[in-house]
Amino acid sequence: FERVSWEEALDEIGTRLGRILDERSGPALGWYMGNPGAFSYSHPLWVKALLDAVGSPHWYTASSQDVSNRFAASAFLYGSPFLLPIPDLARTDLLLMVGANPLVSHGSVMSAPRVKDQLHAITERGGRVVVVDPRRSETARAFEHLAVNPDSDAWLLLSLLHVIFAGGLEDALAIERQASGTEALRALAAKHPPEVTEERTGVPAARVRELARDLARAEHAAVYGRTGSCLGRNGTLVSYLLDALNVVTGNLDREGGAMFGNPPIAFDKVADRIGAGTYGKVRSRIGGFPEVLGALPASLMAKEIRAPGEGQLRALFVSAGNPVLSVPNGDELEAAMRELDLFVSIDLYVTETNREADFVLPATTFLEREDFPLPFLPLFTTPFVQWTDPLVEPAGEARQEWEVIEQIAKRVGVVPSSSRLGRVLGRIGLKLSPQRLMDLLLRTGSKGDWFGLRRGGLSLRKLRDNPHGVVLAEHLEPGVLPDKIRHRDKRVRLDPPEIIEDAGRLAARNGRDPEFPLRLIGLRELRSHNSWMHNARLLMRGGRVHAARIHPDDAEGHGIEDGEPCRISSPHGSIELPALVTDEIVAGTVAVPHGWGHQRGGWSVAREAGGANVNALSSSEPEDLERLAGMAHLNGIPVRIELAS
Ligand SMILES: Nc1nc2c(c(=O)[nH]1)N[C@H]1C(S)=C(S)[C@@H](COP(=O)(O)OP(=O)(O)OC[C@H]3O[C@@H](n4cnc5c(=O)[nH]c(N)nc54)[C@H](O)[C@@H]3O)O[C@H]1N2
Ligand SMILES: Nc1nc2c(c(=O)[nH]1)N[C@H]1C(S)=C(S)[C@@H](COP(=O)(O)OP(=O)(O)OC[C@H]3O[C@@H](n4cnc5c(=O)[nH]c(N)nc54)[C@H](O)[C@@H]3O)O[C@H]1N2
Ligand SMILES: [Mo]
Repeated sequence: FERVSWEEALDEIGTRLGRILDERSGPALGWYMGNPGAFSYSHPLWVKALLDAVGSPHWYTASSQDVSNRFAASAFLYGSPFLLPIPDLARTDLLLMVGANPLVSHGSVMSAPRVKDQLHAITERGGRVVVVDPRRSETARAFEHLAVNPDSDAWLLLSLLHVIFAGGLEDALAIERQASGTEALRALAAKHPPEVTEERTGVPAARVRELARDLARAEHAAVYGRTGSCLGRNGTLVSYLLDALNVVTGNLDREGGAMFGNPPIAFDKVADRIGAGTYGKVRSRIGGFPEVLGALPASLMAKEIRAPGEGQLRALFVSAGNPVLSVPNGDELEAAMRELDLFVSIDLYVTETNREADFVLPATTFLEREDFPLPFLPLFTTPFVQWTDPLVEPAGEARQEWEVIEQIAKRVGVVPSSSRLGRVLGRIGLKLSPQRLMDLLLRTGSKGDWFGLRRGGLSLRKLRDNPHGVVLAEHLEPGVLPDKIRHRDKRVRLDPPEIIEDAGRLAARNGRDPEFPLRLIGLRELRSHNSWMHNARLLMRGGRVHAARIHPDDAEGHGIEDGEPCRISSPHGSIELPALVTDEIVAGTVAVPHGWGHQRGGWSVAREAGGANVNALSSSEPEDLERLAGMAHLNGIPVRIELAS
C-alpha cells in the first residue's frame, strides 16, 4: 500500500465509482458491513441510505452468518422482523438457553450488563438456568447442562412441545388470547415424541419429559436462543419453535417470561416508515433468497461478483468486516474480490480481506466517535438509554464511516438519504446528520420532550446531561405485543406455511454420513472477538493457540493425542489444527472457534498466532444455505478427522 491523502483517495474512488455506475446496466455497487458496524448507530444507516440512493440491493452484513433467521422467524410470527423476545432475567424462575454462552459472549440479542451476575441471581432466588449445548460451555458449567447433538435443536424443541400438548400442560388461556394457528403446531409436535427424537438429539426421553413439565409448571419461564440456535440447517424453524414454546407455556409478553422492549425510539416503526423493516421484498439474483431487513446472503457475494448479467456486483465496499474469514469459502471470495472493478475497505487494520483492496480507509474506533445504541434499545433487559460522546480524538487521520459515505456520495452525485425525513429537512435547509436524526427521533418518540411540550421528556441534551445513561423503568413492560404485532388479527401466527413445510422436511434430513461421521460446531473464546482481537498482544498472552476440541473417545478412535496436529475435512474443504482432547463436548462433535487463520493478513501479532480458517469447511453453494433466511450453515457440518502427518 502507498499512503495517499483523503482528498486523493476520495476523488479517485468517486471517479471510478461514477464510471462503474454509468457504464453498468443495473446496480453494480455492493457493500458488506461486518459486526462492529452494528455497534455504531450511524454506520449502517448511512450505508443503507447510499445503497438505496443508487438503487442497489447488494447489501450484505454479518447477519446472514449470525441472526437473519431470528429476524425471519419474527417476520412470520409477528409480521415484523424487528420483534425480538428477550428473557426477563430479573423475574424469571426458569431460563432455558439454547445455543448461547453469555458467560463468554456477554449476551447477544439481549443487552444485559453484568449478565453473569444476573444469571446467578436467578439461581440464588431459587430458580434454574438450563443450558442446551453440545459443549459443556462456560455457562453450562456454571448452571445446568443439557448436552445435545449438534444441529438437532428442532427435534428437541418439538419434543418439548409434544410432551406439553400431549399432557394437556399448555396454557390454554394464553394461547386463546395470543395466538392463531395452534392446531398446525400441535399436529407437528404430535409427530415428535421424545422417544422418537432421542436418536437425533442424544437427549434421553425421560429428561425431555421432565424439562417439558418443569417449563409448563414454572410460574415464570423464558426460552431464549442465540447463535447455536441459528447456525444449523433449520435456523428459522428453530427460532420459531423457541417462541412457540414461550407462547404455549403462557410466557410470551408476560413478566418473568420472554418479553419485548418498548423503547423510547420505536425502531420498528421508524424502519417501517423508511421502508427498511422488510423480509422477502426482493430476492437475491443468485439462488432467489429473500432479503432479511434489506440484507442478502453474504455467502453469495463471490458468485454475485462473478456471474455476468444485469445487476452484476462490480464495485464492493467492505466496512468493519472480515468476510474472507467469517463467511463460508473465503478462498472463493478472496479470488472473486480480486476481479472487482473497485474494492474499497474501511477498517482499523490491513486484514485477510482488505489486503488486496484498492483503498483501505482508516475508521474511528468506538472510543473516538459519538454513539447511541439505536438497534439495541428494544433489547435491554432493563429499559435504558444513553448517549456517548467521543472519549478521545481520532488517531491519525481516522474518520467516521458516515462522513466518508457523504464524501463519496457527493462525488458520484447522489444524496445518501432515502428517508422522507431527510428530504423534508433538506427542503428547509437543514442537513441531516446522524446526531440531528437521533435528537428528532428521541424528542418525538414515546418518551420525548416534544420540543418543550412535555416536561422532563427525552432529548439529546437531556442524555448529554446524564452521561451514565438514563434507566427508563425498573422492569420490562408486559402486554406490549398487541400494539407491536403487524398481523391484522394481532395474534402470534403459529402456522406460517413456509415454516410448517420446513418442519415437514426434517424427517428427510440425513443422519450420520459414513464418510464424514463427525459434526463440526463453533465456539467463542473470551479473549477473541470474532477475527479482530488477535492482533492485541495483551489478549494473546499465555501462548494461545487455535485448536480443535475433540472428545476422548473420538481421539482414541482415530489415534490422536492431545496437542497432535490433525486434519479436519468436510465435503467443502480441509484444515489442519492441533487437537485439544476434552470431555466437555459430546462424542462425535468437533468444536473449532472461527476468526482465526491470519497467515495472510497485514497484522503482525495475529500473523504469528496463525491458526486456520474454519470456514474453509463451510459451503457457499446456494443449495447449502438455509432456505428461509439464506443463512450460512456453520454448525453441524459433517466432517472427519485424522492425524495429520
Ligand atoms: N468474547 C467474545 N464475545 C463475543 C464474541 C466473540 O467473538 N468473543 N462475538 C459476539 C458476537 S458477533 C455474537 S453473534 C455473540 C454470540 O453470542 P452467543 O451465541 O451467546 O455466543 P457463543 O459463545 O457463540 O455461544 C453459542 C453456543 O452455541 C453452542 N452450539 C453450537 N452448535 C450448537 C447447536 O447445534 N445447538 C445448540 N443448542 N448449541 C450449539 C456452542 O457450543 C456455544 O456454546 O457473541 C458476541 N460476544
Ligand atoms: N464458522 C463460523 N463463522 C462465523 C461465526 C461462527 O459462529 N462460526 N460467527 C459469525 C458471526 S455471529 C459474526 S458477527 C461474524 C463476524 O465477522 P465479520 O463481521 O465479517 O468480521 P469481524 O471479525 O467482526 O471483523 C471486524 C473488522 O472490523 C474492523 N473494525 C472494528 N471496529 C471498527 C469500526 O468501528 N469501523 C470499521 N470500519 N472497522 C472496524 C476490525 O479491524 C475487523 O477487521 O462471523 C461469523 N462467522
Ligand atoms: Mo455475531
